[in-house]
Amino acid sequence: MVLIAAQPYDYELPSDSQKVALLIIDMQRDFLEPGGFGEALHNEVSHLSAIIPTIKNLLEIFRKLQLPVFHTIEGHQPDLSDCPPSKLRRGKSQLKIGDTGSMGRILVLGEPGNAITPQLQPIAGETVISKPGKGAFYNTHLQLHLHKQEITHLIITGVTTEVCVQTTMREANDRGFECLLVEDATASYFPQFKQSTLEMIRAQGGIVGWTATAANVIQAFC
Ligand code: TIU
Repeated sequence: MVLIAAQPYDYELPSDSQKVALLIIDMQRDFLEPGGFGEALHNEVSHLSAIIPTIKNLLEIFRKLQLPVFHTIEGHQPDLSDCPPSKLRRGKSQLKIGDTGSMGRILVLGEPGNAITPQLQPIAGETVISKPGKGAFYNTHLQLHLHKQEITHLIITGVTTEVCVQTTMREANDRGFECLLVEDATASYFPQFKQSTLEMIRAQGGIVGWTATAANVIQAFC
């Protein structure tokens, strides 16, 4: 039995490691760099990039072991037909979804700013899920892919902890996936929100799932 030292207690990996996927949520320039959606919402974006090397380490291990990897991208069709008016209106920012900023149209699929950050670019064989919402299961084929590959366990990373990461982890938990959030491979514009999210996820005996450090996850796989 392989265990990851985690909170609130050890996380047990399935005996068939192909049932474990690495899920990398929204590591896009739109959230990590000036000129994108994150900055348009008045956030200080610079410190999110600190988690890139940690996610890269996990990604390299999954690649080396040929385990499944999923990337998500938050973005909308160029005609914004998949963006609810409520999301468009939200934020009262000068640059709205679909407006042109320094990295192209804000939060629009295919624009330079909407791309995954260069260090974490997907490679052949990895699944990329474009999503219109905060949760990666809403209006996507993620569940279909996971079921088809018989994946039961998700090692979750990405940004932002309390928005797309937490929403996705809750959606996954309700669908029966055993979820572990990697503490130092997720980040928020608000450090206190990240901390609260980690605590609420693992409270009540792991009501949403587990959290663990990347070092502990890596140790279990190596
Ligand atoms: N604004 C914010 O914190 N996050 C998002 O809008 N999307 C994601 O978390 N990916």
